Amino acid sequence: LLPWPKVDFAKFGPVESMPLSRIKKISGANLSRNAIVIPHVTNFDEADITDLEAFRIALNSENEKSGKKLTMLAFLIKACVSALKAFPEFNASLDGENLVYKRYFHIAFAADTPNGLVVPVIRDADRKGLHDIAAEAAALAKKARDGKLGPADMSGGCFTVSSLGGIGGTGFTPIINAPEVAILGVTRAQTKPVWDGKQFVPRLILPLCLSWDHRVVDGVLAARFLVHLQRILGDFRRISL
Ligand code: CAO
Repeated sequence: LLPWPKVDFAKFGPVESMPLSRIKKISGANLSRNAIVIPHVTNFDEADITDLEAFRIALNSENEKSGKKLTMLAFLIKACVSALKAFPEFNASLDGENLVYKRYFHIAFAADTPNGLVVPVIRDADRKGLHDIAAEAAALAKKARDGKLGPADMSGGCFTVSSLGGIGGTGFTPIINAPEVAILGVTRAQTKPVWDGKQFVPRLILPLCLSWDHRVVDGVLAARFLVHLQRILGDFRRISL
């Protein structure tokens, strides 16, 4: 690689130099390695979450008094577990010339903090209910913002979900969290006109972006993985099939 350009920016205008946070130094080094070493490809798809969002809102109003809140992230994590079970190559890691298949389902999620991005892990997400996953994600996100996550909170992940849904965007190409094989990026759901065969109807559409390691999986498998997610998110009863 060429050396980083050395420029005296002060020659061009006023500047201020600030040290990078500890988190940014660590995550920056990891992200650079992952971006360079892994042959990334990103597939895009959309899921119709009209019914799922209505279900989530209904459950949240039922539980208003207890304060138990279901987040879209919890549904996404459960849907990803289902897709990882259906496509085990995504629940694996490269180890030299071997592919290590994991028989556990620890799902990481990107959490934004004032000092940078961290990726806490929800262990055994296959064995936890939606309320437990939502509560654990909220507790881990708070711990992250308070700068209190320890290495144990951030290790052992199989697959990562990066949700920008609370903020915006129509799509992005997330960098894989090595040694995982893939990462799901999610942006903001929007109501769009969808043709039902007779007329356009308003449906809530969630953009999905799956970055994957081309050394391990291919475009066909990635497209199938996204179709699986799309089906589960489109009709969450399918999770029990
Ligand atoms: N579409 C539309 N709205 C969405 C949505 C989606 N996909 N996902 C969440 N929302 C809405 C929710 O309905 C909620 O609104 P209300 O408060 O009115 O109910 C609001 O956004 C916040 O949602 P939430 O409390 O469920 O939080 P979240 O799941 O959006 O985010 C967390 C949690 C930890 C993922 C988030 O705080 C975060 O850190 N996101 C950034 C991740 C990141 O940095 N990714 C980039 C990595 S690459 O640099």
